[in-house]
Amino acid sequence: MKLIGMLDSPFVRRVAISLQLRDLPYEHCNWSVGRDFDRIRAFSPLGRVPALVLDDGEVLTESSALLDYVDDRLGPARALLPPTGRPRRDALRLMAHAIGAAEKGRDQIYERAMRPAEKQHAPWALRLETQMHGALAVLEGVATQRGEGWLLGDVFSQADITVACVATFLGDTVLPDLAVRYPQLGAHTARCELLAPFAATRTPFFMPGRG
Ligand SMILES: N[C@@H](CCC(=O)N[C@@H](CS)C(=O)NCC(=O)O)C(=O)O
Repeated sequence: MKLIGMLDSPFVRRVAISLQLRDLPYEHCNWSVGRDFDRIRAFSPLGRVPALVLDDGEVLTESSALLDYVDDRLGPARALLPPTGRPRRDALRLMAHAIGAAEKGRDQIYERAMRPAEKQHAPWALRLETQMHGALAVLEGVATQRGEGWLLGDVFSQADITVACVATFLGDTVLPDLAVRYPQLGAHTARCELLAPFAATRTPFFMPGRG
């Protein structure tokens, strides 16, 4: 398998961590959505990452579809998302908030990086920030309830991976004081970042449009 995309993206990184955590081998194509746009579009017509190229040449795009493939391949006993019921719904709810916050953070970065200053629209930027903080407040509430545990309780899950990847991404980019504003989310993220697949995929943020 080939995983396309840089690891400073939380969407790419959550897939890389999932593959490593479950010992699924893959080749990493460290391609930038700026510099390697044409190369990426040959696999991902939207020009987006991550994309996962399977051994038979089939290409998957959209990180949730990649994670679904990984879990399907692992089977229910080793899957990272709980198979049914309340735990599955809770995980999906947390992941939806985390991914939503990441998208709002990503859009703030693109607004600043891709538009000339005179074309940036302050009310839009404020809306993005407000939406991002709305989702982060939900994650902080759950992390507070869980204390030292994982987000679903005793079992480490895709919710932990996704939430931590997003918090690290936002802390590295639009919200450097994330751990001060959301201390329990920060503490949960710090615990995740100590795990080997997190350490192996920790990458400084590469600003789009800068080469
Ligand atoms: N919903 C998508 C979001 C992926 C995404 O936004 N990727 C960014 C990199 S962080 C990207 O490819 N941006 C280039 C673009 O959309 O033009 C997923 O989960 O895979």
